[in-house]
Amino acid sequence: MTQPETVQVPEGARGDGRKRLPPGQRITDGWPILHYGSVPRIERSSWEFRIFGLVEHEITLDWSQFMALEQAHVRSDIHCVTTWSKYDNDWDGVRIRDLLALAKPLPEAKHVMFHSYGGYTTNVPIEECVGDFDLIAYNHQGRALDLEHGGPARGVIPDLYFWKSAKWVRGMELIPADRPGFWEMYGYHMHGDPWLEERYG
Ligand SMILES: Nc1nc2c(c(=O)[nH]1)N[C@H]1C(S)=C(S)[C@@H](COP(=O)(O)O)O[C@H]1N2
Ligand SMILES: [Mo]
Repeated sequence: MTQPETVQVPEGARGDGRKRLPPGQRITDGWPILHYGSVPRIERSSWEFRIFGLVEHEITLDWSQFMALEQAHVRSDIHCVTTWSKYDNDWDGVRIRDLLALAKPLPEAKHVMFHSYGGYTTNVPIEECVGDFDLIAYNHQGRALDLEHGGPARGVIPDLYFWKSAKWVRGMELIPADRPGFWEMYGYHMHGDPWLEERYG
């Protein structure tokens, strides 16, 4: 049996010579747990993922439909706005672009609002969540994501600060113009590029 290919973010992936560690960050060995509010407890058997808003087809996937999609294996780095970074995270998931392709965003759709169980939201421009490394992920280092880290499934968008990677994700809403999500309403940056230190708005 052939092993699935893992794609890894290379240093200077954008050819801009940037360092792997963004400015103002330091490496951590552990994996801090950070979120607002309590941990929603959703079973895979009752989990649903909805893509809605400015799309040709609104769709709702259950766990088995989600797992039947093409699987992606990605190694990427985490950069949290609170200054910790964590290298070499192995994620298994489904690419966000493959999920969007099922729903077919309309031309007017410009941003994605991620929605989580528990009410969390975060906003990302479409073009920044359709790369090879951008996932809805369910495994970390080969193991099912702990509930505390967002299980059953979370967003993983490694080129933006980690608050843009919604834990307990339950859907993506396609919207015509940028709109703040949860932390963005409390002053976090609308975009959140770690290499530009877009921490607060
Ligand atoms: N649903 C949800 N997702 C969330 C958050 C949250 O409060 N709720 N916090 C974000 C922030 S600020 C960070 S730093 C990361 C932390 O993920 P971790 O606990 O797995 O390290 O989750 C992000 N995703
Ligand atoms: Mo954060």
